[in-house]
Amino acid sequence: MPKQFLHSRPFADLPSGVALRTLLLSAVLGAALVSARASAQTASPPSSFEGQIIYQVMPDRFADGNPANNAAVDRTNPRAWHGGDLPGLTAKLPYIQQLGATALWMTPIYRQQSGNSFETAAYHGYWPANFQDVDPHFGTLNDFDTLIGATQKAGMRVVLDQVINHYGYTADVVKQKPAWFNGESECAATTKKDVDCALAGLPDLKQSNPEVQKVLFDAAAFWRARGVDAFRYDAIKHVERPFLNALLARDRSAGAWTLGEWFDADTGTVAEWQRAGFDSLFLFSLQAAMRDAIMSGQGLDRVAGVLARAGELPRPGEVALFLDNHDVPRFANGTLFEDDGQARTKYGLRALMTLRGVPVIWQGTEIAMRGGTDPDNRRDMRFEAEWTPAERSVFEVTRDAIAVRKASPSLSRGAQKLLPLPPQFDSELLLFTRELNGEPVLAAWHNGKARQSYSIRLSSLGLTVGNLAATRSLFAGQDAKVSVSGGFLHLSLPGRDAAAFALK
Ligand SMILES: [Ca+2]
Ligand SMILES: [Ca+2]
Repeated sequence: MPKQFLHSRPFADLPSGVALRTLLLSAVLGAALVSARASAQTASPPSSFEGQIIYQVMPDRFADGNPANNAAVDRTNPRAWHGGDLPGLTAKLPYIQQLGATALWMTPIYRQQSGNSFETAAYHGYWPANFQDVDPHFGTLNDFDTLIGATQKAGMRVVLDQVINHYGYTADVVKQKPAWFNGESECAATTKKDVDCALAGLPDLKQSNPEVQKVLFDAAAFWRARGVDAFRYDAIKHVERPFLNALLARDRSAGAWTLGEWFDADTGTVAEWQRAGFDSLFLFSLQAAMRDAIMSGQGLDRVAGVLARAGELPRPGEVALFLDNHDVPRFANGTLFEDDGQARTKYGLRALMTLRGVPVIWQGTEIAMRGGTDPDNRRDMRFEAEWTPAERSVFEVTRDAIAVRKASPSLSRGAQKLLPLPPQFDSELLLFTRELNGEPVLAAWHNGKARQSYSIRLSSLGLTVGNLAATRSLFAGQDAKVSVSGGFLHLSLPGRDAAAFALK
């Protein structure tokens, strides 16, 4: 647990004895308290993204729909603007739909600081200058409205990235409104360094200032009114807690889904923030465990270790799950060899689609794009005409895995139960069930290099199912089979892949 978290929990304003007793009580009564809390909120039920598939786009690096707005574009420089924009994104919505995603997350599209800082342009959107306008590189507010109209026509939801911690380095407001920002003296005086000191030197907003609060509340209301369904709130570790609580209350009453980014969050951190009012956080601990197991050849037992904690989550179906994003090296980059990266990305994407939560796919992961740390992980998206046959086959596997998940209520929204394995298998095998409406699906991840068969006693797995003739995986073109007979589960699994089987 990050140290700062201890200073910002919801009970921080209570006497320590009360806080401790409350925490112990919630540890004992966990589920009961959560359900009481849920029923207390029936007046404005929490919004849900369970069953959704989110596709993440960084508009500057996605598709250029209007060359007329390409000021200072230099595609040879990974730190410069590359010309992608909202009209390009609108034109590519059919591509995202063809993949099967149901929701779109855009990194920030606000008006940015005009110049570069550290020889880097604000192409990424995280250096805002005006929270209620679209940057001219991305287009206009009209272009934004056109995009929203197109998503609504397509039945897709929109998640907008919101910066609430800072302005861009050279935003005009930094000089105009010094009282809005924490300076060196505030940073020196505070015990909450993560919150009140500048993140990467960015002008740090003082959210306790009522004018700052108004700017940020108004920004959320502005974009909600334009048809945004959900917000991804950036860098929440660095934002004042009372302000966050108030912001979340407003979003909740407006029906907006909220997704917080706490870099490196584990299950405990996600659970704490779900209790505090976020619908979802990114589960970074699972991303790291999947990367290490699937890409780097470490054991699946660490993935099982993360999944074993799912019971701590008040709303496990809402947690955001991902293989990579714009802040970490590309998933496929975990191996030197391109074909290996493609094969293991297929494995990773199939595995992702078996898990309980909300899968998030970063643009290009569906073709196993490569790239190291920022900005190499933000190479320009390439579309069908530019793909190699191998990239096309990664796309086809991704599209199929998403379709299989969407067609299965159990995979989309079912309860998840981790099955205990004999110790000799727990590094190379991971088994869990997903179940809704009495229709169990078995997920089987296999980390061994080569095809392997397993026969495991049902009673040792805690699994109660009837006999089952040999049944193929739900994923197309995958040579994986399960059968049940004589009190045993029999599995035949290809090397380094994840399968899903309907158990009835
Ligand atoms: Ca453009
Ligand atoms: Ca801050």
